[in-house]
Amino acid sequence: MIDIETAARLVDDAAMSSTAINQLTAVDAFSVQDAYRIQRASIMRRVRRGERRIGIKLGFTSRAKMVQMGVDSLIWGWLTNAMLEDDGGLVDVSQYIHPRVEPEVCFLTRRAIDRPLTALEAKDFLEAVAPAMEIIDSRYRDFRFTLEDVVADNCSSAGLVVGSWAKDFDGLRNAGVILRMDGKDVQIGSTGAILGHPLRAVVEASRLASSSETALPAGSLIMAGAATAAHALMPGKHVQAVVNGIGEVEFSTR
Ligand code: OOG
Ligand code: MG
Repeated sequence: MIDIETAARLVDDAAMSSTAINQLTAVDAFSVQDAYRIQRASIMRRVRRGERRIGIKLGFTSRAKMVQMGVDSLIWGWLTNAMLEDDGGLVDVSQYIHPRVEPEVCFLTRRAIDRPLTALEAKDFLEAVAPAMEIIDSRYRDFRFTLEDVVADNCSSAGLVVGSWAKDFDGLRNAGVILRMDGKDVQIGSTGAILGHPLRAVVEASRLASSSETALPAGSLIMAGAATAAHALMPGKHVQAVVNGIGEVEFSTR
């Protein structure tokens, strides 16, 4: 039987020391439910160090991501203030193990979400939407994992960059998404790839959070999940994501 606290310490130490570890499931199989217990225990370690939870992220909401990683279940993890990087800022990639970047959209909630929402209600609970990028960094060797491993590892969450907020959710249905590296398009997709419509990510986030008795306060971020596959992130790059009609967001690496 896996020990929740021991496993949480393993993924947390790996993140803090930028050192890859073996998959937890290689030693002992465990349930998805236990994986979420490990995730929560690892986040509590961050909270005890002074980090603040600022929202949640969904993973594997697009087929491109499921195919790239070989996992086909919707997952969710926590975002903290320590993960937030500035739009237009400089990100030091030496804090990561083998980082990747992916284009996303990020929602800001206007009301507390403490129950599963319907698709019709979702917009009423939102303040704004922004183009965003997520930096993911699996703590597992070779960026390979099972569903249970990636959930235990807080869904590879490592960093996020959020662009300017917009109030218009109508343009989100099928907006073109481009990830650019040094001016070259490296991933192209559509927001329609995110569960058919990114607002469905809010519905799923409300369902997943409620099923684990977690309420999201007003002012929380919800990252909807990448519209395209993720791209390897190296030092000395300029990275930009464009979501047509919504805006763009960028950062550089060192
Ligand atoms: C897991 C995280 C998936 C997304 O946007 O689909 C994710 C991973 O790919 O390592 O963040
Ligand atoms: Mg993501």
